[in-house]
Amino acid sequence: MGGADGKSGHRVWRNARLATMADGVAGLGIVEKGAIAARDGVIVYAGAEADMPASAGQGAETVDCEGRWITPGLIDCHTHLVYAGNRANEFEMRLAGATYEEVARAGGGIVSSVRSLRAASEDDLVAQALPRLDALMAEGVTTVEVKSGYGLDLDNEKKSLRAARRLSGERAVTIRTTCLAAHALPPEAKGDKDAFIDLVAKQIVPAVAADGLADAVDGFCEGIAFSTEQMARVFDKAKALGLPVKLHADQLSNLHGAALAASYGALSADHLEYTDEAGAAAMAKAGTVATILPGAYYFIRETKKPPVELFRSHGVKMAVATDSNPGTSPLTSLLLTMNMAATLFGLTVDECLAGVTREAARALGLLDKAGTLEAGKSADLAIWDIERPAELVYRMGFNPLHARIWRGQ
Ligand code: DI6
Ligand code: FE
Repeated sequence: MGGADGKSGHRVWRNARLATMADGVAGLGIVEKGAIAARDGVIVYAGAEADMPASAGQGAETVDCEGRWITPGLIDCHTHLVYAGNRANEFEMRLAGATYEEVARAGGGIVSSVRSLRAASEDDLVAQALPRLDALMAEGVTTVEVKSGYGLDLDNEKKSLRAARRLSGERAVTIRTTCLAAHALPPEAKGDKDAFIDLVAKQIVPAVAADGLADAVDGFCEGIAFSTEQMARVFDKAKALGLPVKLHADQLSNLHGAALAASYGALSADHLEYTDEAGAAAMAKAGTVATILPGAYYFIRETKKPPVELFRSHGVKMAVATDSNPGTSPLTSLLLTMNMAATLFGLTVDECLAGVTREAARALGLLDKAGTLEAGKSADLAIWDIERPAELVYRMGFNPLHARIWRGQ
């Protein structure tokens, strides 16, 4: 690809079928016989090839897509990609019948990932995250959100977020970072959740914000983690610093986390298996996206499904993401995640594809720059060897990606 011919900043993909995913149009925004033109990494035209203005294509390097489908580059809007080691041993213990408590007593759970991450260098964290990032990118992913949350003290949270930021220097991908210091109680907090929340709100979040290391602030609102009142203290600080918030809400029980997130105008509330109608209504009113995470539901053998019908009836937008993490969702395939969202939760093909493109962009506050094939957006494309878009959701463990384009390259 390179710029040897001097034209690489200006390209046209023609003879393609487009799923533009444009907001407000019906279904996938399909354009048969479509073309996309991009200049300097930005889409200048996306639509019918016959209607493309001559100026959009003049002098461009042209790619014949031979009738292939083009979607926006996929967006994984909820991952914990930066971690050290893995927890396959806990998986084996659970298969042998151990309960979560037994695993935790044997030194497992989130704190085992905290120990591993604290012992790892920043370089090591980058090196260990890259194969997972590569797996996502191999399926057409062009934007990935990465959370901290296994550091749980200032230095280690910063180390995680720096490692996450470095991933975008190592690969042609957009990385968005989220500070999830309020993920779990570290051992040195000795059971004092309020004191730890003080540390998060007064020290960690402000320091991370001052260093420009986080694009958003997240938390785990759950009986085994933090209460709505504790999360509110973290969110108050995030808001005061101008950082948007998101929340792991109502995953294992209904603490009304979705409603709390909505009351702070959160970009998204995530998991949501136990969210009730009032929570869905509050999210709709606030424009908070519901991020559906079927990988965690599957892996921990949850049986309560997120209230997809309530999200639909209230007009809550739904994103779909891997939740890639070592404990509850060791998943690095967004294609398989779509299949799970459809098969386990009944999302339609259109909802799944919107969930990993337009709505995932919305959940990251990036909808003005990514998530659809429209003029003015980043030229992030996935080109597929498929006959119909449903194939992207229907298959399990097969990758029909033909090419992945990030910022026009
Ligand atoms: N919800 C989850 O499912 C993960 N974190 C969270 O807030 C669990 C992360 C882990 O077990 O390592
Ligand atoms: Fe998560």
